[in-house]
Amino acid sequence: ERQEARPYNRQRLLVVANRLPVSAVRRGEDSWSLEISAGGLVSALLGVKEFEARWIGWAGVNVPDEVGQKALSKALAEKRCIPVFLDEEIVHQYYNGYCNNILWPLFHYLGLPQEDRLATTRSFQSQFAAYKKANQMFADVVNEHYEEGDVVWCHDYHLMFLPKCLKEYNSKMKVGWFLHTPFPSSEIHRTLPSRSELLRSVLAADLVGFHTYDYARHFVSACTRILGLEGTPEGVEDQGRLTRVAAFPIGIDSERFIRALEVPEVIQHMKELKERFAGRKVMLGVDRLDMIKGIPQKILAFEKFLEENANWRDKVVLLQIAVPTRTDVPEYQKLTSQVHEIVGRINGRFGTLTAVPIHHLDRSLDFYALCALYAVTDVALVTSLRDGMNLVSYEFVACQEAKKGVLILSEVMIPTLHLSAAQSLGAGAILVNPWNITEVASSIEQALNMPPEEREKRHRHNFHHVKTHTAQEWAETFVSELNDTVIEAQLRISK
Ligand code: ADQ
Repeated sequence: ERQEARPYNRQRLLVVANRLPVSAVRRGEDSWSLEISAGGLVSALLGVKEFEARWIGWAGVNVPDEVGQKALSKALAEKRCIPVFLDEEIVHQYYNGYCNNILWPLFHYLGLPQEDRLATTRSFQSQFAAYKKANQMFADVVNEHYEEGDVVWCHDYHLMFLPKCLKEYNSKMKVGWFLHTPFPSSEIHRTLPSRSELLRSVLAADLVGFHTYDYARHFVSACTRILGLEGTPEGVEDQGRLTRVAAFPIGIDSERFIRALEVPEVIQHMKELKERFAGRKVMLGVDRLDMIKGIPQKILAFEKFLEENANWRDKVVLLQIAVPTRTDVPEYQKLTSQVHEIVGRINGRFGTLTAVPIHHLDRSLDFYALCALYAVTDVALVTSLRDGMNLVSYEFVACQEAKKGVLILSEVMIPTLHLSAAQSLGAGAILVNPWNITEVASSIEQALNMPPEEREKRHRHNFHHVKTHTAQEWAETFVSELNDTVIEAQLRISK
């Protein structure tokens, strides 16, 4: 509703991401119901006042018939969304294959899929071909809807080929690309068979953004080492044309979380949770059920803590909320069973007739339930093995003004530990190496025993950081910097 209230003559921003921010359910031959799924990106752009955003992306459903496609496009138009229709084969090869089975693990330092290495190598070419084809389909839709003066913002590893496709259509188009995952060390990137083509495609953009300075540096190193181009403090230069490369750390719409805590439904949820876990400290994990989130390692660390601290066994509970994701990929199915097995074993070992130490839920929570949970938590455990940024840590802090709980945070999001901790959540959190289960276990003990003055001090730092590094500011900074890149500098587009 905030968007409706704004003046009309704002610059148009075409946001291109693999998925549209809506879930679409088919109700009949030509009828669809839609629900906006408010992720970080949606809230970020809703908060930006200068732009009128349009979304371009895949709706997450296969719509083979023209009647259905027309009806869906019409319904989506009301939400300012424009669909890209991908058939099942493309989705399988591009999305499940190249994006999720190759780029995702590689960018998070998990290497190429272990069990399937040879099969992956064999299917690599066809998956990369599908990836390029899908990116071209996105480009076709962008090009069809582009108007002069629009800014095009491409998102994430799914669309690394898009900037090049767009510039081939129109070299004057202002194109930015932002990566939500880490960009790995150039030593990792160079193992990718399509390494050069991907780098060159991304370099076709005017502005390339990452969450941290280190990811930006890795990208520039990959361009210098693999492509032999020149890295400058501004970005990467190729025969007189500069692609600006910079860090734009994302944040959250903190006010949305703070306001939610005053909603009666949230207050009611909080009351119920407090009653349910009275007399016990609440520890919380909220993650997509993905190997990068380090859920098994986190739970094993909690087990170690219980092992070593018998006095805490009936005084603490770990709530692990893990929303299933990419459920048709075998490695994710295996992870689910692994987590269930570990949780079952620990609950069998330390549970009593009336209470278990771990509540594990395989599902998504609605926004109000999530806020209530964040607010009643004493210690949050965000222990990703690798993560682009991680918004859960921000959301937890935003909901902790009353409680001033402790954040245990994986140090992988704080790349240059001794330098950047003060400009991140690093200074307020207890930083841990998520692979070191003994260290995580002792940080749990430290967090549970932390004196109130120290909790207050750490929370003050974190809360200030979350309030001043918002999603809106992130989006505004990126787009205004993109606007500033000089179009005339785009002399050559490498083909
Ligand atoms: P994600 O890997 O999805 O994002 P994260 O940044 O933690 O990771 O964001 C997850 C979002 O999903 C949060 O807003 C959280 O509230 C929500 N969520 C997670 N589990 C949930 C559950 N069980 N129920 C309800 N909501 C749940 C990618 C990158 C990150 C990067 C973001 C943004 O992997 O590193 O920070 O994009 O750039």
